[in-house]
Amino acid sequence: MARSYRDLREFVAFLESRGELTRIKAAVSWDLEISQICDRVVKQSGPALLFENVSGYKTPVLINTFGTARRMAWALGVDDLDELGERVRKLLHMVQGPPQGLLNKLRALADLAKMARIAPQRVDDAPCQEVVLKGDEVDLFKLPIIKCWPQDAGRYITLPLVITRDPESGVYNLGMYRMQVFDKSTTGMHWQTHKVGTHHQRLTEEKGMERMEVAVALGGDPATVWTGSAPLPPDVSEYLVAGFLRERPVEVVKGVTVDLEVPAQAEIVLEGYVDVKERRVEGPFGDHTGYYSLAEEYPVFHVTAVTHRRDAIYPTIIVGRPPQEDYWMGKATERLFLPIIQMVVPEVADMNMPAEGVFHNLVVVSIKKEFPGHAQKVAHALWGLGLMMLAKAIVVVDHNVNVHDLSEVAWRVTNNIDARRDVFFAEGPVDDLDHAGSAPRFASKLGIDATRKGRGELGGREWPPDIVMAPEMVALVERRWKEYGL
Ligand SMILES: Cc1cc2nc3c(=O)[nH]c(=O)nc-3n(C[C@H](O)[C@H](O)[C@H](O)COP(=O)(O)O)c2cc1C
Ligand SMILES: [Mn+2]
Repeated sequence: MARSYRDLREFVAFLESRGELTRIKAAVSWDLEISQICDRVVKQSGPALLFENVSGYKTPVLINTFGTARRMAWALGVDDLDELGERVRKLLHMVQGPPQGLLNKLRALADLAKMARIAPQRVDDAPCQEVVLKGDEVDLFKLPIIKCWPQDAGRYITLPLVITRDPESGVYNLGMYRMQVFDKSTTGMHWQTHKVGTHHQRLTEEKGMERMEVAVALGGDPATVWTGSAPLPPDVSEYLVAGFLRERPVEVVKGVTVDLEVPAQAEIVLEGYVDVKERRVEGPFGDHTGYYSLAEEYPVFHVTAVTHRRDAIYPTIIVGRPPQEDYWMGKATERLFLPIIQMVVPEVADMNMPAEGVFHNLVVVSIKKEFPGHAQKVAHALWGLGLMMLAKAIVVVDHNVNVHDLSEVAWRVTNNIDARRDVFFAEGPVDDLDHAGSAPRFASKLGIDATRKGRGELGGREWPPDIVMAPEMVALVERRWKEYGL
């Protein structure tokens, strides 16, 4: 049974009981100070931080919630991020083909019954609506929204669950897109070109509608919060995936001014709309690339109501030069999506998206190579998969290489390539945040085939073996180690 939490405060209590959360009583400013403290703490793998005394505010600020592998795993109900892949692998196995034998079939049935209980559950009475503020009562400056970096254009809501609905199918999407506060009731809506929020906006516009309803949840149970950052296919609702992770449904409630279901256990909910044609300059913002993303036009979110718990906690995050807290959110994605990628590209053994690559800049993948060009085949397959389309560099190594050991990867890659033969290029979409391409959103990509080569690829030569000591000698030396006096 996966561990799950009813809401954010239950997770806060859990972290505190494990000594993984520190309450800060000293007065701190929302203006860069929380950010600087968090930057130091996250880089020391320190605890989650609950700032209880933000100058000018009663609402406490929670940050660095997901800032280590362990806390990220706990948030998703497991002790180790690799368990996530196992759970997904089991699920896929169940869906792909009924296992043999009566006992297994019964097990699959029981599992499917459990699955049926992962759909979101509608409730009428929700903690997130204890206080309702509408119209003129809306004032975003009453929330302790932080400014993250000196050249940021303002204060940003950085850990939002932006809730929209496909106007055709009605499928919900939760996406994590930062929001710059423009004034009391307006923010930017930084959903980028390739994201599902943008897709919904396009569909809304195609239908000839001028507005789309949008709700933004802050807080909620940590698994649901994380799903906002997961690159799920557009037709898969984050609510379902959160239900699967939690092994219990996400409770949702209808908004007070919008016809959207929002997480009932959220701390704070902003309700409003986006005019499909409206754009406004957003940024600069100190981004997860480690650079500022420069000012650009993005859609605008108009807030028509704010609802919140009586004693709400304001959750936030900073991004910046890696590693930051969001690195661990991405790690969870990498582990959870590995079995899904393997379903389509089964020769993939493992993959690593290191912090230095800020998710999409660098993907190291290991494969069981069977033929010349296999690495190229895999790289192009990955470039065709969901948000993997944004990967700028894909390095392919053999299945016996530990992709998580960047030192080994560098050693293998530089040994194993003939640059002209093994370095290859492709072109395709790149992230809105990419600042190096010769044009926005479209650029060339790099592939490196660092796999072992066959005779045919080596002008008839043999590939040399790895140097490995005879196991008997390793055992003997191990046995006699004390005798050597070393
Ligand atoms: C802390 C954090 C901030 C993010 N900010 C943005 C953002 O401002 N705009 C954006 O398009 N994606 C942002 N992302 C990445 C998206 O959340 C991610 O691509 C996710 O897949 C989006 O959901 P969607 O696939 O349903 O569109 C952010 C991720 C994290 C973890
Ligand atoms: Mn999505």
